[in-house]
Amino acid sequence: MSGLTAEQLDHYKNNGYVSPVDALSSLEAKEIRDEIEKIEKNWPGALEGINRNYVHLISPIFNKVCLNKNILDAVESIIGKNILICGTTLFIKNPNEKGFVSYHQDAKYIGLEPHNWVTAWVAITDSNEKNGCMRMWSGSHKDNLKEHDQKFNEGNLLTRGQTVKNVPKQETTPLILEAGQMSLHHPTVVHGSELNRSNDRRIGFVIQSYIGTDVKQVLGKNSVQLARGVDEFNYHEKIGRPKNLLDLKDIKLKKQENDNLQEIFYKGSDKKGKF
Ligand SMILES: O=C(O)CCC(=O)C(=O)O
Repeated sequence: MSGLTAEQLDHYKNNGYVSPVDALSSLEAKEIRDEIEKIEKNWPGALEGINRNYVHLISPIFNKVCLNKNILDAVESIIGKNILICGTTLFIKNPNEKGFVSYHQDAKYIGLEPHNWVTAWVAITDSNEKNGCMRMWSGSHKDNLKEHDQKFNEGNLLTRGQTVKNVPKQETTPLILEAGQMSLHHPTVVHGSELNRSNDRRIGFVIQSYIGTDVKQVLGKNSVQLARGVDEFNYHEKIGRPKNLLDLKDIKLKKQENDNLQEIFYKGSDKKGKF
């Protein structure tokens, strides 16, 4: 196993993220972009809104990314050798759209305890300040969970528009990635992203998250795939891998996982206020 260097791991522990880390070749990243654009062309709506979740359940190409050795080696350095894939999503910002991501902590609403998990943000296109790359509030993961407003605001790519107040935006660090590179971030680091002001799409395929086998879902239920090692805890139902693109039984499974996820996201939500 190669994994993160001691320096990269130190950076992760001190700042709550590490970036850039080499994951895919630029050719592999292009293959994934082509897969996205093929699905969008042939099955309109199949990758809109919440349908961007769990694409690894309906596409063998995406499933293969979740099992990529470079990614898993780096993830293993952080959460240990027994690794489950809990979910994935696509964060796509098209040019001329108003998409942004408010500053938030993933652990606030996802129900995964303890925090032995990590999110891998894999750049399918280059990601930079012009096209609205992710930005991290370094060190904010050390302060545990913060109060979030839920804003449900237009253009916000987050379900509840969950927003941490008073983030010092000028002090946040942009995570500049070339297509094929990734960043890894901690469950409690505060992060967000601005608009895409470029002429091309900005696409991230996000494994959210890789969880240790000791992690429970305390707000609902998730099904998982075993990525590496053994599951000595068996807290979650195991699901299979897709063999073909958009097989009907896989579409059904994806919908079921999405329904479970929406229940988790909206738990305790009255569609307004703080949480
Ligand atoms: O893609 C983005 O801009 C934000 C992604 C994000 O919030 C996440 O991966 O947790």
